[in-house]
Amino acid sequence: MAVAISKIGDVAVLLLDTPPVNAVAPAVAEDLMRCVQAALADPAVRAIVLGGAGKGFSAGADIADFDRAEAGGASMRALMVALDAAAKPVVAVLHGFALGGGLEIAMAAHWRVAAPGTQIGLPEINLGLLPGAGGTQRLPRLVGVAKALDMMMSGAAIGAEAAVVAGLVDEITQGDPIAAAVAFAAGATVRRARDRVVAADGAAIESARAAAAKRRLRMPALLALIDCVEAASTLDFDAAIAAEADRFDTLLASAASGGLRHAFMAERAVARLPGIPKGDAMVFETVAVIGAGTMGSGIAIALLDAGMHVVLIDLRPEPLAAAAGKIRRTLESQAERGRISADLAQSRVARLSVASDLAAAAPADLVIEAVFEDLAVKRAVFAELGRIVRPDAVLASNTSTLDVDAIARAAPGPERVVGLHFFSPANIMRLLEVIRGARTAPVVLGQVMALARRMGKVGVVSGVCDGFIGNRMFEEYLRQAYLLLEEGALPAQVDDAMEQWGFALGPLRVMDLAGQDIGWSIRKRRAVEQPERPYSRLPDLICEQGRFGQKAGAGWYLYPDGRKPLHDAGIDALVVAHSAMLGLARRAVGDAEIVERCLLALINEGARLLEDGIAARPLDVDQVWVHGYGMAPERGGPMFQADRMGLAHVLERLVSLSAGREGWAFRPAPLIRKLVDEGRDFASLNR
Ligand code: T1G
Repeated sequence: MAVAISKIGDVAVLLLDTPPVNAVAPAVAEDLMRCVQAALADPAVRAIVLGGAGKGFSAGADIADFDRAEAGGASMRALMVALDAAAKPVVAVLHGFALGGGLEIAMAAHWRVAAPGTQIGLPEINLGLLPGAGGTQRLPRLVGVAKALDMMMSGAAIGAEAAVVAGLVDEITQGDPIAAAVAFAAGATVRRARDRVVAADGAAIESARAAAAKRRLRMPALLALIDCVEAASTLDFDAAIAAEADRFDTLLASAASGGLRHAFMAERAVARLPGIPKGDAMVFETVAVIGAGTMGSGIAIALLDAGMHVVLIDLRPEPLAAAAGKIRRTLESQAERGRISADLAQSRVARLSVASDLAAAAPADLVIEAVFEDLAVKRAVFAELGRIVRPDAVLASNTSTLDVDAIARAAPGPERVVGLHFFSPANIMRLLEVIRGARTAPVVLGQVMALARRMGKVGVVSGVCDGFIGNRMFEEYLRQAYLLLEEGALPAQVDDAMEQWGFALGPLRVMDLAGQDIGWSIRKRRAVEQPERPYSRLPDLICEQGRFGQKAGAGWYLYPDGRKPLHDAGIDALVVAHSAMLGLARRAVGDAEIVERCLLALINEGARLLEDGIAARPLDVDQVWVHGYGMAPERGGPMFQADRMGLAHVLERLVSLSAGREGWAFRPAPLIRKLVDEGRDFASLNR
């Protein structure tokens, strides 16, 4: 049974019990409805207390269910009708979390009491949905239009104490929450949220619509939500509920919600890889970071934020002192902006120590080297560390492209060596590519994957290859961007097309931000290692002018203020002249072609990564692109997009493009042809 039933005196106590988060699948909603109806029919029952077993009240409807045929909200809505019909007092007692449909159930109860610190909210917008079980009608009746809009449009949870102030929760429980709720029920009456009148708030509605207009991919769900909230003060309750249900079902079928739900489940699935045991991140209490550059400093902040002690080591006193100052200022500014308390900021600063001697790494449980991206330098550091640290200390390299196995061979115990590829800024970007060396022990992988979660990052396991998962795909994406410039597109058009489609930044603006010199050195190395895969010369031309991007004040764009990219007609002229030098007649290139060529480049290389065993599943590739390269989660990721496009169509387009200019870059990965022949899609490889 999904509901644990008991009685305390004349109060029926019903506890949702579907671990781990009391998600409410249709069958669970039906079970709960039957239990409520039985309690209402029982003459010995005077009141009902609704609660949740385990770590929280409920995380809402079962997200995994939405892609199954019988999904939709019918059973949840029937439960709401049953609660609305209750002629006996129903008291919901919340603890841990009450989110989505879980909060909607609680709002259909007559009273709500909550344990201190309970997180309460309607996060459906983060799934491209709106609350589909009465939330858009009951929340405004309880907290008013403006507060309801704020909660549902942000999807952010509020604490129990704030919920009392807002009028959503009636009392904070003291001691055992169930006992407190039963005591509360003694004086409870029937008081339905649906019977309240909502004061119209046209100003809040209009400003919400203006805010929604700026959130392109999320706009349909936001506008539908706002319409429902507006209806709370213009339509009668049942008519508004019917309208909410229609809009919910439409959003449920939308591409954006499909992408967001895939991203939600994939973000959790990446941590579950066959053969890798669940690790304990608490084994890492002291972490030494070698190298006080941009990456080392960012990694140190991320570790301090996650509660660890950090020893930042750099043999050069000036960069070390500068880094320590930057770390301190960053933590203090988080307190000044109210993101953390001043005490917490100070405690984090206190857990940082600096040293200019590798010997300071001796007590470390984990060492992360973030020194210059040169194999010989990294190998020398590992060799030295091998003589200093404990034999059970984990050694990690933050290399972004170098061979982790070659680095591992420099230190004793390659089974404890792993790559931890942080993305800059390391204290902001959520992606962490966890590079599995040939000899890396599964227990070490489990531990560093748990470390990723402890740091609030999304750890994705990658094998060893040039560029791992993300950068190897990014190089093919860049290759197409450059070729499109040669054929007729201009830089701003390429970037705008990809940003309109759903990237935070277009590929050329990304390289201006990351540093064109980094791309240049990769192309020079690859010219030697992969001469059969030449790039356009265009990016080299701007590098030869010293235009290394934002840090140099100019790249593909100009940066007079050091931040905002400005169009540079001189670069357009350079692009046009280069086409002429190549003897290419420039042609009109549409945005759709730009998006297609760039996406197909990602999909094809992603398939090759799966064939090579570098990426374990398509969902791992998807998460790399959502959390490391700014692809909107509404798009789900490149492999999710390929399934949306249809693999037969993807194959047909790859075959067609491979017959064109520089077509070798689109030669279809055999895995795609295999899946098409078998009538399967990438999702079938995620199971
Ligand atoms: N449905 C199904 N599974 C869920 C789930 C859900 N709603 N929430 C969590 N899980 C799984 C998750 O995949 C993971 O599985 C495990 O639980 C632990 O999750 C009708 C339509 C509650 C704050 O959006 O925010 O209600 O990996 O790792 O860090 O209007 O989970 O162990 O196999 O995140 O302690 C709206 C989403 C649904 C809440 C707990 N609700 N969940 O965080 O654990 S739509 C949400 C969370 C809806 C109604 C609408 C968090 C959490 P596995 P976790 P956590």
